[in-house]
Amino acid sequence: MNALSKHSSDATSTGSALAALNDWVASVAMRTRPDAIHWCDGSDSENDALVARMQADGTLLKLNEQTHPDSWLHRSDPDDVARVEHLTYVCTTHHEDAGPNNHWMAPDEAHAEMDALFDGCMQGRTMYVIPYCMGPIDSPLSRCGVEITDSPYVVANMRIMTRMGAAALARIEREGAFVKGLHSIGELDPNRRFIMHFPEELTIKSYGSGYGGNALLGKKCHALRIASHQARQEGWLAEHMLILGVENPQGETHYIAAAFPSACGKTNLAMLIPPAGYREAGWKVWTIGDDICWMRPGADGRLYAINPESGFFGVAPGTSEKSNPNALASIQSNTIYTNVGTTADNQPWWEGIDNGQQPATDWRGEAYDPAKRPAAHPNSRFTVSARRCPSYSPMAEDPQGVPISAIVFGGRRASLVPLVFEARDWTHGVLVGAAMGSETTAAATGAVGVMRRDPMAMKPFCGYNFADYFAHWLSFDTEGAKLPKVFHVNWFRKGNDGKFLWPGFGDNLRVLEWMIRRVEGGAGAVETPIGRLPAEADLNLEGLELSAEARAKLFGYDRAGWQAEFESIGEFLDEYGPRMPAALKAEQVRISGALA
Ligand code: OXD
Ligand code: MN
Repeated sequence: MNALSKHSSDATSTGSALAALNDWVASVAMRTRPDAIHWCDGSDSENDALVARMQADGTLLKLNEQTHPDSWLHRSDPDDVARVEHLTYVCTTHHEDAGPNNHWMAPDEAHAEMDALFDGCMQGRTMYVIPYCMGPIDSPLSRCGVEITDSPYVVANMRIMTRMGAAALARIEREGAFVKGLHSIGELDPNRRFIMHFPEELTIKSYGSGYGGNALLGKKCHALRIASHQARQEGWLAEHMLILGVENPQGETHYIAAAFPSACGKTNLAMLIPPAGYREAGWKVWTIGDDICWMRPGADGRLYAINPESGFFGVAPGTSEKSNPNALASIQSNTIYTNVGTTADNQPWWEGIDNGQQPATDWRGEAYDPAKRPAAHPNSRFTVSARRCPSYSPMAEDPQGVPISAIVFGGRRASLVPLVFEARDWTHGVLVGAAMGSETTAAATGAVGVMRRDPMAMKPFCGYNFADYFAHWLSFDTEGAKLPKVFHVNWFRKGNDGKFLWPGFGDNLRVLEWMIRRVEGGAGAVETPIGRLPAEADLNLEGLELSAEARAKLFGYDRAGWQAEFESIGEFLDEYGPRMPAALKAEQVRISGALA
C-alpha cells in the first residue's frame, strides 16, 4: 500500500472505529511523511518478507541454523539498550493525577514537543500499522491497540508479543475502541528521545528508541501505564506480575500472581521446574505469563486473571539449564535475540549460560574481551512465542482467565526481609505491596544495586498517582469478595559472606507449597507484627542444607531493623500527602506501634 491508501474491509468498512483509525493513520502519515504505508495482517508471508528485508540490511543476523533454527540476532545501538525512566512521562491534565511517582508534562506541551520530533521523521522509511490485541482475542478482559512504527524490528517483536494483525483489526472494528500508539526510532539519539503517555486520550507517543520497553508499545506503555488508568476507571487491575499454576499430586491447580521488579526472576519463577522429590510426588508448574497480569473480579467474587501478552521478552543473562530449563527449551528455535554475544560457530551466548561454550564476539559485534565488556549486555533479551514454552498452560488462552488464589510481592533485599510472610488481611496486603523495596537492575538505565521503593513493582509503570492506585487496590475489599491471600517473598537474602542464603529457582516451590497450604487452611504460621511467618517446620525443607545463619535469617525477623523499615515506609507514604488513603497510613501506624 502506498502512503495514500486506507484500510478497508467488507460491508462494515464505514464503521466509525475503522474511519477513526484511517483518519488517524492519514494524519500521522501527513506529519511523518513515510515513503509507504504497510498495514500488518500478521501472516507468515508478511513476516518472512520483513525478516528477509531485515537480514538484507543487517538489522537481523542469522544465527546457527543447525543449533538454533529460524533464530536471529539483533544488535541495537549501544546507547539504546534499556528502558529510560527519566525520559518517560505521564501527561495528565492535572499534574497531581500523575503523582510524584511519574515525570509529568502538560498534554499540550508534550504533544507539541513530540509532534515536532515526528515531523518528517519517516521520510525514506515504511510506516507500519500494527493492529493488536492484548489478551486472548475472544476474551472480555482483553483490550486492543494500534501501533504505528517505522521499525520492522518492532513489527517482528510485536508479532510475537501480541495477537497482532487481521483478527485484532476485526475486534477493533467490532468494539470501536483502541489505544493509539505512535512510535519512531527517529535518529536513535538519546538527546531526542521521549516516551510519552496520555492516559486520558488512550494515546502513547514514543520517539528515539528501538528498545523493547520503549518501543513495543503493547507491552509497558499500553498493558501497564495506559491499562492501569483504564483498569481504575473500569474496576480491574493491570499489574507487573507473572502468573503461574501449581498443580498438586491430586490434580488440583492453584494460580498465583507475583509482582517482582524488572530482572528479579519473574520469568524463572513463572517457568519453575519442581525439585526431584516434588516431581516424583506428582507436582507440576504451569506458566500463564511472565511479566504482566490483568485481573478482575468474577461473578463468584474471586479475581480472574489473563496474561495480556503472547510471548516472552526475557532477560538472557543468567538463563541456564539450572535456573530455567523451560526458557532454554523455548528459545532453541524461532527466537529473536537482542544484544547477546555469539560463539565462534554463531550460537547465542550470555554470561551464566553455563553450557560449556565460550563467546567469540560480544554484543557490539567486537571480538570478545572480558577486560572490555561482558559478552552479552546485562539487559540482553530473547523474544519468543509463549507457545514454545514446554510449561505453557492451555488455560493461558482461556477467555475467562484463571482464578487467583494468592498474590505475591517480592524484591531484591540483601538484608532484613525474611524468606516469606503472609499478610494478615487485604489492607495489610496492600501495604505490603505498597512498601515493596528492591535494588535496581540493568533493565533500566541508571545505577544498578541501589535500594528504592518500588510499590507492587509498578514504580516505572503505574500510569497515575500511586496514592490513587493504592486506594484502587483497597477498593476491591467489598462484601462478597473472595480475595486472594497476599504474601511477600525475598529470594535474595544474603549471609555475612555476601552469598545468597536461599537456593532459589526450583526450590522456590517449597515456599509456594506453603502458600497454597495456607490458602487451603492446612499449614502453620507464627504471628508477628510484620505478618505471619512459617516456622522452619512449616516448610518442606527435605534435602536442603541450610546453615544456622540461613535458618535464623530466612525464618526470623529483626524487630529493631523492622522498626526502622516501618519508619521509612511511613515517610514514603507521607510523600503523597493527604491523597494517601487513611486506611493504609493507619495500617502502617498500627504495625509501627506493634513493633515499638
Ligand atoms: C521488562 C521490564 O522488560 O520490566 O519486562 O523491564
Ligand atoms: Mn517487566
